[in-house]
Amino acid sequence: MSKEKTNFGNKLAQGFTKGVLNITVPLLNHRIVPFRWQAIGGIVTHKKLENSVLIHCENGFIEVKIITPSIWRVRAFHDTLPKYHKSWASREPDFNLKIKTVQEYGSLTIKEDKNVSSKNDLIIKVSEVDSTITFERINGDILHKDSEPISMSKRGSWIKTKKIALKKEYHVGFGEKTGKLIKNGRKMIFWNTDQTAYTVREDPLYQSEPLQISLREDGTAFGIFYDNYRYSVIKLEKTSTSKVNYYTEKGPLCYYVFAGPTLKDVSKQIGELNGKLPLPPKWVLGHHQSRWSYYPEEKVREVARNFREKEIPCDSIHLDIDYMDGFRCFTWNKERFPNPQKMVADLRDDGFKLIIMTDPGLKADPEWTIYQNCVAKDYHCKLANGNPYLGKVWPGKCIFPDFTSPAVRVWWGKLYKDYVELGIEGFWIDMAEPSIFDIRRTAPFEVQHNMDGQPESHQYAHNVYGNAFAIATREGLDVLRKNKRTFIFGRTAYSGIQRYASTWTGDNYSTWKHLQQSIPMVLSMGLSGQPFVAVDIGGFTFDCKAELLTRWYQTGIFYPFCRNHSANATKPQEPWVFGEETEKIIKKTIEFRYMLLPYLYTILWEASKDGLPMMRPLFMEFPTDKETYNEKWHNSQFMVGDKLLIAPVLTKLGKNQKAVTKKIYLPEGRWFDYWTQEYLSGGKEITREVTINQLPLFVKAGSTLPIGPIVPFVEKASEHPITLAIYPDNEIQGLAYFDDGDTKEFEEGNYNLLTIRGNDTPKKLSIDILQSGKITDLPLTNEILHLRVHTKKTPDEIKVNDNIAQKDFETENLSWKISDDMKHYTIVIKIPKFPMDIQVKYK
Ligand code: MIG
Repeated sequence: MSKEKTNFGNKLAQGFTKGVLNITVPLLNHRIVPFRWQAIGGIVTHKKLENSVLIHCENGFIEVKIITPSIWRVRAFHDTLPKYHKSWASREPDFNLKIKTVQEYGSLTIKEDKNVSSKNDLIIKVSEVDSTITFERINGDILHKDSEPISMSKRGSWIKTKKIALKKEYHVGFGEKTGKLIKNGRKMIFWNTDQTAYTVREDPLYQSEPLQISLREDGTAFGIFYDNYRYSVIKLEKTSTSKVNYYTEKGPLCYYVFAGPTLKDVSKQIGELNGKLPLPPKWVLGHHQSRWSYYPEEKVREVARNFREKEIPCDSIHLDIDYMDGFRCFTWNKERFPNPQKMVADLRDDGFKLIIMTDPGLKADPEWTIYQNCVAKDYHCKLANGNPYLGKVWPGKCIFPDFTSPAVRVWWGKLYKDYVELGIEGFWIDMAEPSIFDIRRTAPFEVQHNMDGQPESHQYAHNVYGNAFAIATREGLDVLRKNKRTFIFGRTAYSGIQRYASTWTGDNYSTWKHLQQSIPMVLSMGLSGQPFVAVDIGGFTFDCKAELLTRWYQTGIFYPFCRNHSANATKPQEPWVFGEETEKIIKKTIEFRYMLLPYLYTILWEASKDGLPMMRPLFMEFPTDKETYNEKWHNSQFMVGDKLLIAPVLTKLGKNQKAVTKKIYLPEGRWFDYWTQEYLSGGKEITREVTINQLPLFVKAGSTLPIGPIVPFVEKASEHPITLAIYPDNEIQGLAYFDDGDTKEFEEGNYNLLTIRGNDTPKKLSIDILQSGKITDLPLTNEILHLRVHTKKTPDEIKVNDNIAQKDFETENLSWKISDDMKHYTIVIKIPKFPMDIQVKYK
C-alpha cells in the first residue's frame, strides 16, 4: 500500500475511533451525583486538641486543623475520622501551632492561639445549629461560607460541600482544563482520561487537580484544595455571589484552605503543601524536537544534523514508542537501533540529550524477562477474582504493574539502570491514566490496587495511578543518577505531580484554536502548582502549516518547556519543512529563547524554590489593576516571570494581509517595547500591526534581565560573557541565578545569585549588585559582565566600585560604549567583583 493510502486509512480510523470514544468514554465513566442526602447536623459536643478541634455533629464528625498560620484543613465524614489523612498530594509541614476555641453567638469560633495576630490570620466559625463553616479574615472579611451543610449521600459513599462567597470572585486553577482561564459557570469533572486528541471543549482530560483559587478585583485571593483523588465534580454556579459546589464519590471530605492574601501568596502556599518541582537540569530549558516517532537511528542522526547544519538551536531529541522492540519497555529494536550506546554518545558529543519513552503496560510475553519478573513477584494489578488484569495497549495484551504498591515502585525504578548506563538523561512517561484500548479507555472498576497497604479498587484508585507511576520513575532515577538532576515528564496527574514529574498538555490539534487554548491551559496548570509545562508546538493531530507553526513557535518559546511534537500519521513539522522563509523566522524565534536562558533559568529556580509558575496571568503581577481580569486579555497574553509581557498573535493573516492587528493591554506602570525600544506608559490598551516575523514583547520598566548568547545548545552558553540588560525606572530590581546546571550541588549553596537593585533619576543612575551563594565569581560566564542600559541619555561619567570606566577602550578592564543606534550603552566589566556599585552621571 502506498504511504498516502496508509495515512488516509489511519486518519479515517482515528476519526472513527474518536467518534466512538467520545460517546462511550463519558458514558461508561460517568457517575450520577446522588439525589438524596443527609446533612451532617448541628454540633453535639466538641473536643479541642493542640492544633485541631474535633466536632461531634448529629450525623457525623468535622475536624478543623491548623497546618501553618495560612493553611487550614477541614475534614468531615459520617463515621469516625481516620487518625491521619492519607494523601497522594499534600505533605503537611510541621509547624507545631496551637489553636484557641470560643463558643459565642451560636458558633464555635476557632483561631490560632498566639499573642500577636497578623492581618492575614483566619478565623473559622462553625455554626452550632447546622455545622456550616465560615472562613473569615481577622478584619471580618468573609472568604467563603457553606451555603448548605456538609452532607453525605443516603446511599453510597458520596460527600459534598457547597460554598458561597459574598463578593464578586473569579475562580481559576483546577489544573489541566480546556476553556477560558476564568472558570466561573463551569462544571468540571476530575477523572484522568485519555480522550485521544481532545477538542477545546473536552472535559475531563488527562489530569485531576481539584484546586480552586478565588480572586477579587481588590487584589486579594484565597484557595481551596479539595484533596480527594476519587471521582469528583466541581460546579461553579453562574451567580454574582460565586457559588462553588464540590462532590466526591467517596468520603471522607478533606479540604485545605489557603489564606493568601494575594495570588502569589496562594501559589506559594500550594507549593508549601503540595510540593515543588525539583530543579531540572538547565538543558531542559533548551528547544526539544520530538515526533511519534523518529526511527531508525539514521533518521535521528539526520534530524540532529539538520539542526546543527542549519544552526537552529536544539538540546534534545525525543524517542517515542517505536524505538522499542515490539513496544516492550526497556528494550531496543535492534534493527532500527543496532548500537544505541554509540548513537547516544555521538549525539551527546554534539550537544543532544536523548529523551526516551516508557509506558506502564508491559507486554504479556512469557518469553520476556521483565514480564516474567513482574508476574513471579506478583507485582501486577489483578481482577477481583485474583486473576491478572490484562488490557490491550500498543504491545497487544499487557499486564500493569501496580505502582501504588511501594515494593513495585522500587522494582520499577531499578529497571531504568540500563538507560542510565547508556547515557539517557531525560525520561518521558506516557499513557498512565492508564490509557487502555478498551471501551472505557481505561481499566475496569474492579481492578485492585495496593494503595500503600490500604487497598482500593480502580474505581477509586484511578486518579493516582499516574502519580504512582511518576513516583516510581523519579525515585528509581534519583537513586541511579545519584548527584545528577533528572528530568521526567508525563501526561497524567493528580495534584502534587510536580514533586515527581513535569507534564505536557497531551494530544492537541494543529489548529489556531488550540494555539490560543494553550495559553489558559498552561496558566491554569501553573496556578495549580505545575510551573514547568509543555504544549505540543505545531499541534499533535492533523497537519500543521507554515503560518501556524511560525506563530506557534512565537508563543511556544515562552512555554516553560518548549517542545515541537506531532503524531505519526501527520506531515512532519520540524522548523525547516516549510521552506527557507519560515525556517528563517522560526530559527530567529528559537534563538530568542536561547538568549533569554539566563532569565528563564532564574525564574525556573524561583519556581522550584517558591512554587511560583514561570508563565503567569497578568493579574498575578498586577492584581489591583482591574482591567487584568477582563477576559479580553487573560486568554491571549501573559507574563513570563514578573518582567516580560508577551502578546502573541493567535490568528491567521487575512487574504492579502501583511499584518495582524493585535490589541494589547499594558497594565499599570511603564513598559519598554522590545522592538521599537520605546518606553510606553501602561494602564491602557495599545494596538500593534504584527507581521509574520514579529512577536509583541514588552519589558516592565525597572527590570534587569540576565541575557546570554545565542548558542547551538545550552551548555555552550558558559563559554560566553553574560549581559545584564537594565531598563531604568525610579526603582530598578532583578535577580540572576547561576549554578552548574546539572548536579544537586546547588542544594549545598553552590550557586551564585546576583541581586540587582538601583534607582534612576534624570541626572544619575545608581546600581548595586549583591552576590550570595558559595560560588562568588562568574566562572560560568567567561568572567565578563556586560551591563546594557536601555536609555537614550548619554553618560558623562561611569564609575564601578569607584573606578572610572574608559569610554570606547574595550581592551581595558573597565570600559563603556554607546550603541550605534544610540538607544543603549554598555559597560563592560572584566573579572567582576561583588558587591558592585555602579554610578552613572548624565549630562
Ligand atoms: O496512544 O506514544 O500523548 O505524545 O506521541 C498514543 C505515542 C500514545 C500519546 C502521547 C503522544 C505520543 C503517543 N502516545
